[in-house]
Amino acid sequence: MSDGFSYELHATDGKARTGVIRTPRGDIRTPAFMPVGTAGTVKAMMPESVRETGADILLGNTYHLMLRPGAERVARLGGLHRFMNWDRPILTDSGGFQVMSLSDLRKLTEEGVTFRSHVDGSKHHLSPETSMEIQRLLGSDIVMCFDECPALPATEEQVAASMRMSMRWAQRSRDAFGDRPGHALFGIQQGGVTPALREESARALTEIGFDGYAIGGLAVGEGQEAMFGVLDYAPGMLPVDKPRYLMGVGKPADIVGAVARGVDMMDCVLPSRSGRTGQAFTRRGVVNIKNARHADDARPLDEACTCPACRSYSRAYLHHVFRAGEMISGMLLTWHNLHYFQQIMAGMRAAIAEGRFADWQADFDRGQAQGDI
Ligand code: PRF
Ligand code: ZN
Repeated sequence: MSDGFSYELHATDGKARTGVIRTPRGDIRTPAFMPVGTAGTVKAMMPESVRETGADILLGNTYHLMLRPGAERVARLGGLHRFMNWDRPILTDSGGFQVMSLSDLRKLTEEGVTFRSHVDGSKHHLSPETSMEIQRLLGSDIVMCFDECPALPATEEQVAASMRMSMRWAQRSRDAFGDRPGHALFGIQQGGVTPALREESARALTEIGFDGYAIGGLAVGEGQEAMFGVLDYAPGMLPVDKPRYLMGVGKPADIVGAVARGVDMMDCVLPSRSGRTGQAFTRRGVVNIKNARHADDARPLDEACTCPACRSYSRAYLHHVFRAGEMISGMLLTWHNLHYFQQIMAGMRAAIAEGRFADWQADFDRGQAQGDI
């Protein structure tokens, strides 16, 4: 559909898949984890360091960038890649999800959504058409349809009505996106936790035709069991020959469980945000570096990790700089967390390719259950 953009499925193991998405800005090895660079930066990281952790693609946000510094300005300055000094692929979310979670005074209609900026209170509008235009101005490689993710709790009727509007918006997004060689447009499945609504949404999107398909409306407070319940069937409703992207997920165990169920791409603020609040993800679960037990501990966070935080610093130092509010604390823990998430992805890709994913997953589960040393 979009020349210069393609997906190759290399191997499957159970429902887990490994492959590559080819784009003019470089390959994306799948399963892929996308660090979040909301406002034109993965907070506390230089772009070359993000690349060193193993990331092939970053996520950017329509909502934040349209408000500050403005999409027109980014376009005048050469586009988002040049502006933030990241020349590899960028996927942009379409804005609706962030409007509902961050902005003030929203008015949602069939046409789109009007809202006030959480930055300065100014009034703005987003619709399928304006979202496609903003993502074009940013220079996004993978553009997301404009959708609505219904707020919970919601009745099945509300979820159905919202999903059907998102499907009409998907058609408008497709029409407004047009034909842009080398750039991809992904549809977003909605439908809550109801199989029939997920199926209706998958059919509507497949009929329109997209370069990839996202699973939206999950990780919004339903819990891991309910999310896995949907992931037991939702990926199988989407075309096998296109990438499947689970939006806004998640913790390491969520990511592994999603890949086991057929998901190819994910994004989450967790590794970067937790890095700034003193939480480290490791092979043996979560470590809170602020805990007093680390104050005299000369060992690294994880002796098997090759990231800069683990290679060159003790737990005692990481504890100290966190307690002292030093900037290097967020830098080192973010680096470690992003490195660990990318190690999980690389481990899963290799295991799927070699047909030993179940063993890899059992090993992962054992490590997480063990707890910090
Ligand atoms: N839609 C969009 N972005 C999203 C979501 C969604 O449903 C989610 C849900 N986890 C995260 N980000 N457009
Ligand atoms: Zn590390």
